Amino acid sequence: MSLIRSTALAAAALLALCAIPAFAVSPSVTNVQATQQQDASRKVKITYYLSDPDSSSVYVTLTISTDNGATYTITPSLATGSIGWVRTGGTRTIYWDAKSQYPTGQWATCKAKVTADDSSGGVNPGQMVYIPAGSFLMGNSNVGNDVYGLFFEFPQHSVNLSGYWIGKYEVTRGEYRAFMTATGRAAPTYWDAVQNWGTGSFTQTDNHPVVGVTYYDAEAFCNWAGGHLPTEAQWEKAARWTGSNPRVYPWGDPWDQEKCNNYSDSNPAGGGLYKYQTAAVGSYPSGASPYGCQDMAGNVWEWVQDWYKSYPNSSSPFDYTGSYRVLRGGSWYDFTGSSYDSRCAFRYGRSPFYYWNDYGFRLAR
Ligand SMILES: [Ca+2]
Ligand SMILES: [Ca+2]
Repeated sequence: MSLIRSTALAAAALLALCAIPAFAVSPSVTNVQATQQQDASRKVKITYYLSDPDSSSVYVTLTISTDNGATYTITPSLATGSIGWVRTGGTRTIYWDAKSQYPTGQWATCKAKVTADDSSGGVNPGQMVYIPAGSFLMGNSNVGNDVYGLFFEFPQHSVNLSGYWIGKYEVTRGEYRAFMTATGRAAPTYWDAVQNWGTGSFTQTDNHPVVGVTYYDAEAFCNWAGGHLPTEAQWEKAARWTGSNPRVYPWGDPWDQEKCNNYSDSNPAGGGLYKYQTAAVGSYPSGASPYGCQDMAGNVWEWVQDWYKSYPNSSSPFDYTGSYRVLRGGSWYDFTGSSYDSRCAFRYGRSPFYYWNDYGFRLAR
């Protein structure tokens, strides 16, 4: 199914736009306008409004027709601004340096096509899952399946949350690149595509999770993306709540090394056996949580919003407010012997200034 609209423009170009749905709700592109600057630069400025209620970002491409829309044969290589991974929920602008790419081109009569695609090889990095309002049980009870529970996970307690959206996947490099482009934020450590973390090199694609981010990097991205980091409670409910009892791992109670990216799994997407590397998000669909969130165990640790402190009525109270934030979910570095890190109730307190090659995050709003 596709949606094509055309908008006649007074000044310069005629715009057609196309939205390709792939999941529950398709992206919408409206209020498209284009003008060619009447100065020496001759740049073409294209603005559009982009929305998608269940995606925080979609992939935007631009093609140009010089035969009144019969064919779109030109892919602008000198386009900047909101092209590639673009956050949803606002007016966006693309600048195309048409003169430099085609010095003799006549662009006043062209058509341009903006495509907003919410899938990418079957995975939509920006896709979000709605978690309905209601109470859930947070933390561990230290009985039954919670035998690995540690003191900072106690006591188990009921938390009532309003409904919220949370990323189905960890935030990807492609999304983070869009953020860096838009805001000028510096690249995090470990940004180079090819990395070697001790067991051989691998290549990070745009669908791999961004790593090397501090809490402040993660927070800034979320603000830019119109959301926020999940609270600990929001993260934990999305990771393990079934509606009646919390799971130990997103997929169920027993550890299964093949259901997440860790050091012991054999999935080629995560490097195969005994490889220290991230996997493209969504590479372990059988490890999804009851709400359908993926990679909540393993792949990268995920910054959440809270300061690290004991739960109400703890018998071992502590409070690192001002010093430590919390990460959740374990990472590619864990293995079967340290799988307690990847339990949904596990809490990892770290300085918000700290970063490492297995620290990432997901968006909520
Ligand atoms: Ca692995
Ligand atoms: Ca994770």
